[in-house]
Amino acid sequence: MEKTLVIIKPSAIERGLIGEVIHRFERKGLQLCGMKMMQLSDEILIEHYAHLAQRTFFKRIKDSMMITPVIVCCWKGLHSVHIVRTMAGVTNGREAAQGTIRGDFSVSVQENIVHTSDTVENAKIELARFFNDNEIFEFEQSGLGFLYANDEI
Ligand code: IDP
Ligand code: MG
Repeated sequence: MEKTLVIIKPSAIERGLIGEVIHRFERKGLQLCGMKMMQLSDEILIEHYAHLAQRTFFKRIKDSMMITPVIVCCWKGLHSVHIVRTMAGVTNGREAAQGTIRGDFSVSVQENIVHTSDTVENAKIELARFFNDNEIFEFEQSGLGFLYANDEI
């Protein structure tokens, strides 16, 4: 099964949306297999947002990610990368569909509540960036038979 990274950003922490975000993924049927609060550093953000390094707002987004600690989560499930990304909605909260996390809770491009991995390959790289091996828990939910049919897993 796939694993993917979610970062609950300072925009969610400050607005009391931690439980709301976790609740949505949990109710969907994804399995939480790692979670911790951490203060991000300039170094880790330079790596994490390397694809935006040339953009004029690069420093601003790094700064906004360090205003409070964040919560990093690892969610597991069949096609969890795609599911989580779809549930987050598009980057711009003003354009994100209603019913998505960004569509429901954000009116901003930058202050958009969550980070979600965009591909399976990047999810692996990002999980290794934010978690040590012993912080990801490999256990099987007993209710798996109520989440998936036998031939799906
Ligand atoms: P994503 O989070 O939807 O994958 P990316 O393009 O990877 O979007 O950008 C990472 C983060 O950088 C976004 O979530 C957002 O917080 C911020 N960001 C992206 N584009 C802009 C912009 O044009 N202005 C301000 N912030 C931006
Ligand atoms: Mg991205």
